[in-house]
Formats: sequence, C-alpha cells, structure tokens
Amino acid sequence: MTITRKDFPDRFVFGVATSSFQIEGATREDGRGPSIWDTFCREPGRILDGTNGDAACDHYHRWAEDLDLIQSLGADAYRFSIAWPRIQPEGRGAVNPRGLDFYDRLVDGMLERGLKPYATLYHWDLPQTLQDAGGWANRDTAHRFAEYARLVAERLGDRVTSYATLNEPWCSSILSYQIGEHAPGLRNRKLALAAAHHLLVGHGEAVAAMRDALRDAELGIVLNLQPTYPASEKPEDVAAAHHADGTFNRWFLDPLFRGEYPQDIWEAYGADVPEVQPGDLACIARPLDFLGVNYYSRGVNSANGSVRPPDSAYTHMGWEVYPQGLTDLLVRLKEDYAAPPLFITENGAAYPDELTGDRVHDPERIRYFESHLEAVAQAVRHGVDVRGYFAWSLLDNFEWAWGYSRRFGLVYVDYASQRRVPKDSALWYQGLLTGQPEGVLLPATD
Ligand code: PNW
Repeated sequence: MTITRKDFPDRFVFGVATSSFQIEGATREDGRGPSIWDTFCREPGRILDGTNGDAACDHYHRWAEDLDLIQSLGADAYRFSIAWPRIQPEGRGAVNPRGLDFYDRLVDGMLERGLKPYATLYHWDLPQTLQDAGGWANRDTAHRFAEYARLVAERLGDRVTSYATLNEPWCSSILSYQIGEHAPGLRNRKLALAAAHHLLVGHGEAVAAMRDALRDAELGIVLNLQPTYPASEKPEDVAAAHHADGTFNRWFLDPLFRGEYPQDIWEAYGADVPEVQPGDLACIARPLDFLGVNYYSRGVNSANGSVRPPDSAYTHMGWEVYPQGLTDLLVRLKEDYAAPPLFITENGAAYPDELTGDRVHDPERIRYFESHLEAVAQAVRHGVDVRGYFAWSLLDNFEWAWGYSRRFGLVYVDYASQRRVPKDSALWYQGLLTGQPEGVLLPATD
C-alpha cells in the first residue's frame, strides 16, 4: 500500500528542513561573527573528513534557487534556522542589519513561493564570544538568547508566525559538553547538566519575550527523542532502558511539560545536578503551541549497554531503521505528557548516494520516508494531534562531526560545482505532495 496525502488530516503541513550552519557557508560575509562550530571545525580531529562550514552548500548565495527547488517539490512549508552570529556577531548588543536582511529576503522569498516559514532560532551556531564566557554553562547565555529571540521576532514577526526556540537541547548540552562530539567538545557531566538547564531557562525566557513582542505567533521547541526498549524482559534490562529514557528523553520532557526534573535521574546524577533557581521550572514549563519532534531511530538497552538488533536494517549513520518507534513515541507524548500539537520537525536517513549520469537512485531512502510517514499516519489514527512533517533534509549538507561524508538530502549536492541534483527520493516526495506520482522535478518558473 502506498501512502498518499489522504492518509493525513486536511491541513497537515508537508515540508523540508535545513539548518543555517549546515547549508549557508559565507561564514565571514556581511558582518557575521564566528560561531562555536567555526572554532570546533578548526581543531584537529574533531570533524571526520577535516572539513568545515566555510562553503557548505553556498545557500547564502543560492537561496533563491534552493527555494525554487522546495516550491517545485510541492511543499507547503520550509523549516530553516537563523544564525545567531549573523544577527548579533558577538551574541549581545545591537543587531547587525545585513544579517537580519538576509533572513528578511529569505522569508519574503518563501512567501512569494507560497511556502510557510517555520523558523528555528538556535540550531547550534552559538556566537564564539558567548562561548568564551562559558557558553551555555554560563547562566547569562540564557538571558542573551531571550534578547536575541526578541530581536528576531520584532523584525520577522509580521511574516513569520511559527518559531521554535531550540533545536535538540540534548545535543547542545550532553553531546557537546559531556560526550564531546559536538562543539565545544568538552567532557564534563556537571557542565553538561548546567548547560542543559540554562538552555531550558533560555527557552522559557525566549518564549516570554516573544509572547510579549508578537500577538499571534506559534511558539515551541524541538527535541530529539528516541524511544528506548529493553533488550529482554529481564528486570535489569528493563531498568537500563528506563534509565536511558530518563537521560535522553525525560530529562527534557519532564521539566517542559510537568515542571519538574525526573526524580530517578536527578538522584543518579548526584553532585552533578544543576543549580535550579526559584522560578526556573515555572519559566521552563510555560505553555507552548507546539512540540517539534526529531525522530531518526530507537535505542535498545541491556544492563551491559546499548544493543544493536542483528536482523534490523541500518543507515549510513549506523542508526537502526525502526518506524514503529515513531508511532510509539507519538502515542506516548499524547498519553504521558498531554503534549501540545506535534510536528515531526525532522525525519530522514543518510545513505552513501552516488551520482550516475544525472540521477541518484536511493530506494532505501524512499522506503525510509514511506515507512515513517506510515508510522505518523498510524499515530494520527490513534488520535494523536500531529500537524505536520518535515523531511530532513532538503540538501546534502555539513553533517556536523561527520563533515560532508554523510548525505541526508532529497537533493544531491556536488560540492565541487555546487550543482543540485534531485534524487529519486525527491521525485517520490514530489509525487506524494502533488498527487502526481510521475511528476518531473524542474525548478519552478512563474
Ligand atoms: C540532528 N545523536 O542531529 C540535527 O538536528 C540535524 O542538524 C542533523 O543533521 C540530523 O539530526 C542528522 O544527524 C543529531 O547523536 C545529531 O543522537 C546527533 C544525534 C541526534 C541528532
């Protein structure tokens, strides 16, 4: 059975997603300040292929062509992120007008093409100056973030009605300050938990600032959530899965939607727990208009660590393909958290694509999208309020610590020429979105 738009509610939004550092390039142009990812990329051994974001997909100059591509896919919407160091090169103080002008043009370009903008304010490119003062481990960064959010809302608020504050605070705290795989590359759990707390406080303060500046905007946050399953029914495996769920999912979901940190994990963290000031949890738990869910895979845990089921399929990231996990996750968000309306803000897969002639054959990616969209439709049939789906990603791009060695795009990027080649999965997505299965993907003309 093939999936169609009829499997989703009438106003369900289909789109594609990207992030600023991963596609823009032009890192020194028009007054942009350095970000922690510019710094991190220059440290030997941090990025698998030794690359950086200086050029990326050159989207900063090719944005109009890229918006044409999104339009020709038949998308309703585009999820993009705003680079804080373009708006405030040092993370504080007056705005850099040329930085805001870029997003102004981009948003106008979306509206001209009938695309609804979904903005994300922070997708990891923190101004380096703020890192020099401690980054997210310093509580002041939360206040700086709220100021930046207000500046963006004041300039774009007449045209952008949907804002996510943070993308994946687990990545910008635990993965960045404890595991050390993302910028700033530290290995210190206490700092990581301070960073996670300040990210959440910054989120809450940004929501307050934007509610004050905008009347009708929809405000939310994007979490990377990974349902965890025990490797067996043995109590020690069940406990391991519950613990993994606690550090990865509940540590963020509980403060946001219940106004408290999960007790079991709080105790397990011992002296590393963050300093919570009076009012913090009420600030973090401010009501939201939506929750964005980034879903890629599940976790399977035993008492001895994480487990890779041997009969499953895996992507080029080594992530298990497990669409049922997305249905389970969405149902749980409704039942356990009474979550606000949900968007799938990212879902997709990396495969080692190759350009053959003018085509890229990526049947596994098509299967991945199809099975996960079916999983979303199933959650909707269960009564979960899911409002939209954004494929990750429009373009192959800078995949963080993996550099350009992992390709998530619907559209192939030849980094030598910056040529864009829609993959078979792009043609498939276009067929789903337009209802014309044999659609031919051409840049839109008017
Ligand atoms: C997300 N992990 O990153 C990001 O939002 C995207 O920018 C990124 O390109 C995409 O997923 C694919 O990786 C993640 O280690 C990075 O669990 C790492 C993890 C999760 C999400």
